[in-house]
Amino acid sequence: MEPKIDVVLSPNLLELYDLSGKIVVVIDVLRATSTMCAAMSNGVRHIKPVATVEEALKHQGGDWLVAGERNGEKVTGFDFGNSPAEYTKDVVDRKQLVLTTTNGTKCILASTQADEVLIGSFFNYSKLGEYLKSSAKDVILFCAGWKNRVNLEDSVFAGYLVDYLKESHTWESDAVELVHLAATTAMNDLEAFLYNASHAKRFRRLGNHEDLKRCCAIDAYPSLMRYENDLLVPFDN
Ligand code: 3SL
Repeated sequence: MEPKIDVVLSPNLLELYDLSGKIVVVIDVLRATSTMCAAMSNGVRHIKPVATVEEALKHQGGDWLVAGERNGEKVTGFDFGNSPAEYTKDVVDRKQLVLTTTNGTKCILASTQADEVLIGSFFNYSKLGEYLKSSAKDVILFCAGWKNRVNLEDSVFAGYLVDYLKESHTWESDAVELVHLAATTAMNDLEAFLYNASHAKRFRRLGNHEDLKRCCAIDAYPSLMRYENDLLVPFDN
């Protein structure tokens, strides 16, 4: 029997899904999971996702980098915000990263019932798609959205993965159809398709005109990582 694929369009819908025995891919294209892929590709040893600013700040000192955002902006006192551009090799190599973000890190912490929790973004698209295909297990694509609302960029990336797995996995719901339809349109010009996404507009209001383009770079940081013992750790397939 073929493995199945389904999509959770927003964190508020997660309770409707049984994660046990499945692979969950947490998706927060703008920008938490993109940042994680960039940081991991540039050499961080592991990433600790935490829910609150206070918890992140407890890690200050040693070789921990404290990072993240609230409402798209770097938190006062943190070493880094949440732009993938900040996580260059010269500053993150061999370091430990603790990260708290408005939506993405919370979704990782909410997925621990799953057999395996992975991180997805356009940055690791092909490598992740190949891993999911070869593992032949049921997959749930968990879109982080924005404060429990559905968003365009996470839905579109879920659709890209659905497309990658369309020969190997059976579609479980209309949500899968929906994201696949969005992705097949977006594939003509991904950045243009996402230009009017609400979070892309939020970035422009904050003066950030680069991260949308940056986060659309398919396979730019092809790192795989899974959540184990409170940490995102790299692995290769
Ligand atoms: O919500 C999140 O987890 C972040 O990715 C939001 S932001 O892109 O950094 O604003």
